[in-house]
Amino acid sequence: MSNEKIFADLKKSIETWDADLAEVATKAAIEAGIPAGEIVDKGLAKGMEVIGDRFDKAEIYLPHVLGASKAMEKALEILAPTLASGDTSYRGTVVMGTVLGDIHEIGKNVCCAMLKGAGYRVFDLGPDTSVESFLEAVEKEKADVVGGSALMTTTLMVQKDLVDAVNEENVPVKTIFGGAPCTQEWADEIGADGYSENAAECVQLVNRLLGK
Ligand code: B12
Repeated sequence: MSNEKIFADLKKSIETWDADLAEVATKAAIEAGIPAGEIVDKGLAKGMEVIGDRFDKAEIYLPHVLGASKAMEKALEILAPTLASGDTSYRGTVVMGTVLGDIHEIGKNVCCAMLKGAGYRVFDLGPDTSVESFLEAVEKEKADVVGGSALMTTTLMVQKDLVDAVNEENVPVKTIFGGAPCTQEWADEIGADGYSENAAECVQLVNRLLGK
């Protein structure tokens, strides 16, 4: 099977909330030697973009988005060992979570898996994480970097709350942010240390911030 066909199937599996196709296409992609980051960015995430657009236009509804998420989760479950099987020499500790009030976690999970693959110790606090929980985990795990994902315009502000709390308490940790509505401009505006558009760049960003 050609890589084009595999990418098309990966995209289609999410677009049509077809978990079985997601499983078959992800296995085919791994077998074809396609890097895990590309399987996500050039295949699965493209399907999720279509879902987002169609949901926006009210062509589909929440149960469909949920179905697409389930197909995505199936694919990520199969991909997890591949995503996490990179350079495993220890590079640093990262605390990650999705900010308070926000339950979206697919993108954050991909970032966590790729950071693990790059040799980072990653503590994933899950979705709907309060600023206090982020700070507690940073202190407990002596984290070098803390990352907050936000997928809604309404929860972006919590990223600022996290930067403010880190500054107020003088916590020696780098702050990084991402998620669809987050931008480099926003990260600069709130005084964050970094932003990345996708998971592969998230690894490069953390490497850069820690001088690795
Ligand atoms: C899937 C999805 C869901 C799923 C989530 C399942 C799950 N387990 O995560 C479900 C169905 C549960 C859901 C629920 C809701 N959703 Co929704 N959802 C989406 C959708 C379609 C895709 C998100 C996704 O998974 N993308 C795929 C991943 C791979 O991409 P990503 O998240 O962007 O992550 C990448 C980068 O951003 C970056 N990144 C991500 N996080 C981080 C963190 C750091 C530190 C860094 C450096 C990088 C980084 O790297 C990732 C990997 O490459 C988006 C549409 C969109 N445009 O995003 C809407 C969307 C985010 N949802 C939306 C809404 C409104 C909701 C609901 C409120 C709906 C409702 N009426 O109940 C609820 C949310 C309730 C809540 N309190 O959170 C809106 C938000 C609008 C807004 N206000 O801004 C969107 C934009 C849809 C829309 N067009 O209206 N949703």
